[in-house]
Amino acid sequence: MSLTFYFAPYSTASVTEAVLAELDIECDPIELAIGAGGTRKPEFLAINPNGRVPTIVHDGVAIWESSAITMYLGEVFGVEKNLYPAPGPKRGEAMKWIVWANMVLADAGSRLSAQMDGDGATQEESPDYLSPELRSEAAAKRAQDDTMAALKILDAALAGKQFLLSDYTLVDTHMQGFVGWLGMLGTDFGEVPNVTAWLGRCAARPALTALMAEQN
Ligand SMILES: N[C@@H](CCC(=O)N[C@@H](CS)C(=O)NCC(=O)O)C(=O)O
Repeated sequence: MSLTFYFAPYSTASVTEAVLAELDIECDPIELAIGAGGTRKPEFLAINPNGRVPTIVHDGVAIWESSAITMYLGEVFGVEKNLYPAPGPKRGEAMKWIVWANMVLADAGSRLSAQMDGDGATQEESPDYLSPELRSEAAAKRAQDDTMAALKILDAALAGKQFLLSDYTLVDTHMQGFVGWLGMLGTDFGEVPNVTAWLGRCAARPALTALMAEQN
């Protein structure tokens, strides 16, 4: 078995890094420097023409999009480790939340992040860069409102539950990566107490604690 993991620190690849840590899978990590054009090199674009991380190559097959990667790794390695549901309605529920994390929650977060002053990245360095003249108070407010609306959906889903599918699964691993990022963007979790408590339970997972200790 060969598994190569293309990543960049402090990027969406952190979600996949957490999934790999939970699954305790050996992989060959390859770090790419986003600002320095690492994701634009022809050899990487041949693997992922979108020029984005995370990307994995499993036994010669390239898989990109963090949601697809989590679902794929869950299906292949997670079922026997009780970290991903077997095929059936529970599997559907897992897929629903993983896709929602990217399409709704992270979409709102990305729009919010694009409205903020970046880290000095230029248009050439990041396709997500929004030049100041394209930013507006209205767009920032909309992104903030959409982020909070999504967090409230998550909060309601977590009411009376320890984890999204009751027992801890890779759905939580995936989701906490994006919610943690929203926290780093300065999102106030005051109105979503179930999310705050769940984040704490996720952070107490040994694999995630070890990963965080490694990164700090
Ligand atoms: N929808 C993609 C988003 C991945 C993405 O946007 N990755 C960014 C880092 S957070 C990236 O690789 N950017 C490379 C670049 O800007 O050159 C996913 O979920 O995997």
